[in-house]
Amino acid sequence: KKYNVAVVGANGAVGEEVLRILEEIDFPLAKLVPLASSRSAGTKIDFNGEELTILELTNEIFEQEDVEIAIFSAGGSVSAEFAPAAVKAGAVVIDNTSHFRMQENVPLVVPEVNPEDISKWRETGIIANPNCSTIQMVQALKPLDNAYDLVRVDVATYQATSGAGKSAMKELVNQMQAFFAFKLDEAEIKAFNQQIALNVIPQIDKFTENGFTKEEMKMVNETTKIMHKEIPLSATCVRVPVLRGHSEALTLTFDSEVSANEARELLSQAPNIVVVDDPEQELYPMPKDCVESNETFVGRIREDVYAHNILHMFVVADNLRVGAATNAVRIAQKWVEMEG
Ligand code: 11C
Repeated sequence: KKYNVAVVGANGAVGEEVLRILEEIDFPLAKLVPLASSRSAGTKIDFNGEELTILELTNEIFEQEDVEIAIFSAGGSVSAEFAPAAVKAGAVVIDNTSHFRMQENVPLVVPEVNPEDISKWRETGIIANPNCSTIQMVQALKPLDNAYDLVRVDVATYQATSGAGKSAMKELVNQMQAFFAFKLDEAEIKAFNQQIALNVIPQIDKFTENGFTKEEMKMVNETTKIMHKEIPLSATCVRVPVLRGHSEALTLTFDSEVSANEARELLSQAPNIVVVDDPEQELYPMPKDCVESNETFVGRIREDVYAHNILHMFVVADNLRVGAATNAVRIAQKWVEMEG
């Protein structure tokens, strides 16, 4: 069987990657339906060498186009407004936004970690895609938790501007151009609340009452839901002047003694993980090397200097792919395999 797939936010940073991945893989696609707001409707896009026109997102469009799988990545409020119409039209919704993630009856899925949760989709018709910084982290956590029983995670992130969309990427480029024209102080600051060029910003999203930001609390709450286990976790999420690719420094505490060599071996056999870890050759993962890759790269794996049950490592992935589009398409593939 082949499926009619709608991509909501087809010309956004994540939507465009969803289209590229659907072109690259062997997906049972009958028809692609690119959707966006009235502002972008009518825009021509290229898909598999064919010219397609972006259609306007309305409540009726899902039924009109006989959509069976709808991938939403146009922001939380768009999902809140239009996902119910897609479900009503009989589609399974795979939602990239934070809107439904923590709703109890909505499965939150990373196919390499908790694919079994997909079967819960019937309760609401919706499967949520986690936050980008959570996805790449849990892919690395899972094989180590299986082996050593993870009891605590401390993470600091270095997140690319594309996490905040195309306009945020442009803001970094504009500020860099302004810097070289000796006009950085005149450059627009809009996508972020501080200058991002030549800076790092230890704030992603708004602050919550406990002093952590929403982005940091997403890492706490989503990890518990995906891993089916309350793992004490502290996160410090930082925006860095990188266009694409989130990096994370992880400190992992286990219930038992750990060995860096064994962890390296376990990770290199884990699904979707590539170990790049050779200090002698000065090899480690970096965002510039992960762009347009569907894999998560892990390196700098080392034992703690003081405690035998603590490991440190560095995890890098393309946030638009692994952290969003690839995960969404893989959920769709798994859904087809399990439920379609
Ligand atoms: C960022 N992680 O890097 C955010 C973007 O909950 O889907 C994704 C927000 C989300 O800015």
